[in-house]
Amino acid sequence: MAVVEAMEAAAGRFRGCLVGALMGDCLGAPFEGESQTSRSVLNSYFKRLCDPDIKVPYKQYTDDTAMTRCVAVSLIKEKKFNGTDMAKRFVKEYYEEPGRGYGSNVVDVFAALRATKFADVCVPAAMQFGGRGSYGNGGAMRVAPVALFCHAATDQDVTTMAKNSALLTHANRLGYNGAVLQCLAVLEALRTPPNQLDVAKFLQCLTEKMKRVETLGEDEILDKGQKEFEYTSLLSHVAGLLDRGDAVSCQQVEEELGVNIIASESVPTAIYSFLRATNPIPNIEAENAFVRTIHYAIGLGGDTDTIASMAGSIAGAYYGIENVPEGLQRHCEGLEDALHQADQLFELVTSKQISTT
Ligand code: F2R
Ligand code: MG
Ligand code: MG
Repeated sequence: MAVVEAMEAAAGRFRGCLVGALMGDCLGAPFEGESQTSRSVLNSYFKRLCDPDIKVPYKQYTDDTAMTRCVAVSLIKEKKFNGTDMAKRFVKEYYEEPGRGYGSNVVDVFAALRATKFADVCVPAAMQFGGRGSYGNGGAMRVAPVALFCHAATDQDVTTMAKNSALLTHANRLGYNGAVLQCLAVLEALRTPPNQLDVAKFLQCLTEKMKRVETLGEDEILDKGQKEFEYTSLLSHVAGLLDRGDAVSCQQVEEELGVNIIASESVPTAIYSFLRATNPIPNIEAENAFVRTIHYAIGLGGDTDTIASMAGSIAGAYYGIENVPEGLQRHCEGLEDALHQADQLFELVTSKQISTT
């Protein structure tokens, strides 16, 4: 019985992760690009969504979910990372539904991948921005299925797969290392036993891993002004802000971590949102810590769909689907697919029919 319960709990965390990513995107999208939203406005927003008597139209998902779905389906079908298959899925998805709010430059990568018939799937991304590659957060926003797929993998294998999945569109080291950090954060949340999250240890663990990830490789070049240990240093900012507790305003988070569409100004912010929301936050009415995470992330303004989606995937992996209110789930376009993909990934991982190397 204990084994069955443990399996159910683990499956619930896979579901929580993908539904958390979806919910952050769907509920955060209406606020993308706006400045901070007051907590009272968001209290009403969440209350209204949870009211069973109120019928509201589906909250549509955006590029974040469109690409996350491609990553999930590719890993499920291929049972390993296959860059060509994943790139083909991104391109097909984009040309079928181009209006999902994609980044303004990544669409050039899709066009080049199609024009070159996927000859070398990393080349178009490497040619972006005069050969420097994109440091947008598009690699990080879609990486959650990689963390689930690599549930039992070594740090080295997780890092390699997260990086390779990002490199299809994001060749700048801030772009792909942002995806690696987001992936490691989801995995750490997934592997932390319920009610045993130690915020300091969580950050310490990510910091140690990112120090290794960010040690400059022979093939890597820093852009002018870029620091070798950018994310390692940003994680120490996250720790500093958390130490200041409720004294930290949204404005200070925006100034010190950022709320923008570039990876280094959104991935640490998502991690901060998850960790900050483990405790009650003044004027946020939600008692449920998962809901509080999404509420807090959206309230920061800026790239709300993406920051809430990344924070939601970490929170969902930790709290599990049983702590994600159904009243909110029902509003998200693509809910059934997210649940199904989470179940398929769980089945693959537990049956060990996959390759993570
Ligand atoms: N694109 C958006 N939001 C804006 C419009 C949405 C609107 N609601 C609508 O419906 O139309 N959101 C989505 O984009 C972000 C992910 O972007 P991604 O995939 O990283 O794209 P891209 O184009 O590679 O990079 C984004 C921008 O970052 C700047 N940038 C990146 N690398 C750069 C470099 N090396 N040098 C200079 N700038 C660089 C550029 O401004 C890129 O356009 C998510 O928020 C997703 O939700
Ligand atoms: Mg989006
Ligand atoms: Mg966004």
